[in-house]
Amino acid sequence: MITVDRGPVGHGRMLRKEDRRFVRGRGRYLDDITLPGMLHLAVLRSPVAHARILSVDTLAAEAHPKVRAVVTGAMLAERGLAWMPTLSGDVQAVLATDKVRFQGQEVAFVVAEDRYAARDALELIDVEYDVLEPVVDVRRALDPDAPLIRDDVAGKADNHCFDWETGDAAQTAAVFDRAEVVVRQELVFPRVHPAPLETCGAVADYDRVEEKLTLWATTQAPHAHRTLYSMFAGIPEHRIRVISPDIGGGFGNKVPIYPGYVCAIVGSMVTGRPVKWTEDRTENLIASGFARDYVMQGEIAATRDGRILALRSHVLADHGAFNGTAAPRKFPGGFFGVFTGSYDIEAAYCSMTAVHTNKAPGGVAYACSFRIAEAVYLTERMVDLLADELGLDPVELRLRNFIRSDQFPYTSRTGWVYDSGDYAATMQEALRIAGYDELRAEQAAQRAAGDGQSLMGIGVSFFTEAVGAGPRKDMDMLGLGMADGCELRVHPTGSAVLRISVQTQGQGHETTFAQLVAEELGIHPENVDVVHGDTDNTPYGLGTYGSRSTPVSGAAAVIAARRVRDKARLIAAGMLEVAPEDLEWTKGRFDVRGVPGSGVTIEQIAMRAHGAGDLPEGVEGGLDAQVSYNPDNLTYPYGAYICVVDIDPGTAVVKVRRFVAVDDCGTRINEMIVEGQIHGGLTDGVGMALMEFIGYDEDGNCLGGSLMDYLIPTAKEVPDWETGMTVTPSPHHPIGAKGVGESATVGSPPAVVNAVIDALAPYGVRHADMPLTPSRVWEAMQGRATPP
Ligand code: MCN
Ligand code: CUN
Repeated sequence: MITVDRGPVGHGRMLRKEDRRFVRGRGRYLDDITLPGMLHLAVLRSPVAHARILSVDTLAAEAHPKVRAVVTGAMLAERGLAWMPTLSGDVQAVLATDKVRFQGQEVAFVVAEDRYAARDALELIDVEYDVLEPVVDVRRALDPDAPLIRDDVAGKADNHCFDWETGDAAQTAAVFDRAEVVVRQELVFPRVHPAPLETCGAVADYDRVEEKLTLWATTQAPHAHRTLYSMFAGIPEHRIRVISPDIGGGFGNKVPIYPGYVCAIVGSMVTGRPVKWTEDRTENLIASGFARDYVMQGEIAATRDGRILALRSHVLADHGAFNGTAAPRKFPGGFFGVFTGSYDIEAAYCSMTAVHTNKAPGGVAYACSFRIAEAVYLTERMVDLLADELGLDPVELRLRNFIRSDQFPYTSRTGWVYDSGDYAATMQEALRIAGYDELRAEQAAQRAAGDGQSLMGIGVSFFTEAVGAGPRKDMDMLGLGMADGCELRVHPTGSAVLRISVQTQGQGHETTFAQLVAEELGIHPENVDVVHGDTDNTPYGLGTYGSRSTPVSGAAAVIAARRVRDKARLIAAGMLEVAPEDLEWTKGRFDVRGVPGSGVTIEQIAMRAHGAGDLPEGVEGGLDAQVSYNPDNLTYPYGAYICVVDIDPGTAVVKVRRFVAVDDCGTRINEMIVEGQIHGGLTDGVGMALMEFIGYDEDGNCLGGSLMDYLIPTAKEVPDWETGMTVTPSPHHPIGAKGVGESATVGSPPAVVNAVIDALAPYGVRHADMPLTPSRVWEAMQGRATPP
C-alpha cells in the first residue's frame, strides 16, 4: 500500500508543497510566461568598460522587418527616464547617454517579433565610442590622476563613493597601544556573483485603455519595486501590478531594479504590446548585482594569554560604477558593523571607504546578510591568525573569548544588541560531531610521518549574524520602513489562505508559512494556501532578503494566526455557552476546561463564524486577521563550522574531506528545509573559498562572464554535509525563530580558508586570499602571493 505522508500538523519535517509542481516541470518561471501578441526585447551592451558615446545609429536596426522599436538613451532622456534611482540613493543609467561606465552596461534596446530577431537587430546598431582609460584597480581609484567615472554628478571630482565608520576610534586605539600582541593582515574578499540558475527577466504589459501596467518580474521584493516604479516613472501606484512568478534562485541578485525591467516597461508603452526581456547567462554575470569586493585591513589586539581585546579594520569597498547596493539607508556599509563577531571584547572600530570603479554595480547579494559575510570572514581569519601567533589551538582561543550565555542580551561594542545565544555549547557540539581531538591527532601523526603524500588541514569558524531587518525606526529602503505584512483568512470549511508580502526564490515559503499557521491553528498545512508575489493580492512589505522572511513576515503570520485563534475563542464560547476564559486550547480545538472532547474544532468554529445564527455580542462575522509586523530587534542566529581538507602537494588541489555545521537558528519551523538551506549555503562557501571569482583584466573586461570561467561547485566538489543543531530561541520573535537562509554562506568561507591555511602551516603560510585555486595554493606553497 502506498501511504502519503501529509506531514506534521505544524512545525516539523514536511516535504515541500511547492515541489509537487517543481519536480513535475510545472513551475511557472518568468520565461514560461507568454502573452498574446508578446514582443521580445534584447539589450545592446557596451563592449568596453569606459568610453564616451559619440553617436548611436539605429536606422539599420529600425529597418529590420521584425523590429517594432529601437530605443536609445537619448530617447529615454527626452522623457526623463534615462536615469533611475538605485536602492542606495544613487542614480544608475537605464540606457547610457553620455558615457558607458562598465563592460556590459545597457546602451540601447530593440523590441522585435521574436527573440532571435531582437538579438540580430542589435548587431545593426552602430555605436561610436571614444574609449577612455578605465579604473579597474580599487586601490588606484582615488589616485589624483585616476580617470573620473561619475562626471554625470555635478561637482564630482574623484571616484569617491562614501565614507562610513562605526565603533570608537580613540578607545580602540588606546587598547591597541597597550596590547601585548597585535596581529595585522590584509584580507581580500574578491568579487563574486550569486549566479542564480534562472537569470533575471521581465514581462511588461501596459494596457493603454486601463492605463495599467502589469509587470511580471524576477524580483525578491515586488511591493518595493512597485513603489519605486511609481515614484520614478510617475505611474500612479494603484495602476501598477508587480507579479513575481516562480523564481529560480535569487540569492540577492534579484533585489535591485535593473535597467532591463525598466526597458521592458518602456518597450511595452512604446509598442502597446506585452514585451518580454530575459537575460542570458553572460548578461547576468557581467552586468547584474555582484557580491563582496572588499579589501580589508584587519587588526586584532590581545593579551599574551589569549584574551582578545579589540578589533579594528579599514575596508576599501569596490561599489562599481553606480552605487546600486541594497542596504537600509542608515547602513551604507550594510551590517558590516557586527564584525566584532561572537566575542566579548573591549573595543572595536571600523572605517570604510567606498569607491567607484568601471565595473558592474551591486554589492549586497549572494546570501551575505547585508555584508555580514565579509565581516565574519574578516573576524574569523583574524582570530585564526591570532591563534597562530599565540601558539594556541583556534578552538581554545574562541572558547576563551566567546560572549557567555549569561551575557545575553549582549550589546556589542558597535551597538548591536545580540538577542540570545549559547556559543560554547554550539561549539562543543561541533567538536563532538567532528571528533576534533582525533582529527588533530591524525594531523599530528601525518605531519610526524612526513611522507608528503597529502596535507591535512582543519579549519574552524564561528559566526553570528544579525538578520530580520528590521525595526523601522532604524531601517528603511529609500524611506520605506522595513516592516512586513500578512493577511490570514479562514474559510467557512476551515481551510485557509495566507497572503504574505515576502517572496520565496526557493526557500520553501509555501510550505513553512503554511506550517506556521498550522502550528497555531491546528489546520493541516495542506489546507493552508500561501499566496505571495502579487502586489494586487498580498499586503505591503519589503520582500525577501537578509534572511528576513521568518523573523519579520513569519512573525506576522504567527501573530495573525493567534489573532484568529483569539477570535475563535470568543465564537467557541458563544457556541458552547461558556465564558471565553473557561475554554482550553489544544491544537485545533477549544474544549471546556477540564473536559476534553467537550468542545468544538476550528473547522466548526470557522463554519459558525461565517454561518447563520448570531455571534456573541461585538464579534464580527468571518475569521480573518491582518498584521503588519515591525520587529523589536533583529535576530542573531549563529553557528560553529569545522572543515577538513586534504591538499595534494603535487597539484595543490584542495579537496574538502568533511564539513561539520552546527547551526542555531532558534526554533526551527521545518528542519528539513533548514538543512536544505544550510547545504546550499555550505556549497556557496566552498565555491567562494576555492573557485568563484569575477575578475577583470586591465582594460576592464570581465573575465567571469560564463560558467566556463566563473566556476561554481557541483556535487563532486563538496562532501556529504554533516549538520547538527542547538536551539536557542529568540526572545522577541513570537515562536523564537531566527533567520537561517544565509547562515551557511556567511559562516563557511572562513572555515574552508582556515582549513587550507592550516594545511599549509608546514610551508610557513600565514594567509592566502580567496579563491584558493590550485595555482593560488601552489604559489602560496612557493612563498609567493598571486595577484588577483
Ligand atoms: N526556516 C525555518 N526555521 C527557521 C528559520 C527558517 O524553517 N528558524 C525556513 C523558513 O521558513 C524558510 C527558509 O527556512 O522557508 C529560509 O528562511 P529565512 O531564514 O527566513 O530566509 P528567507 O526566507 O528570508 O530567505 C532569504 C535568504 C536569502 S537573503 C538568500 S540570499 C538566499 C537564501 O535565503 N537565497 C536563496 N536561501 C536561498 N535558497 C534558495 N533555494 N534560493 C535562494 O535564492
Ligand atoms: Cu545579501 S543576499 Mo539575500 O539578502 O537576498
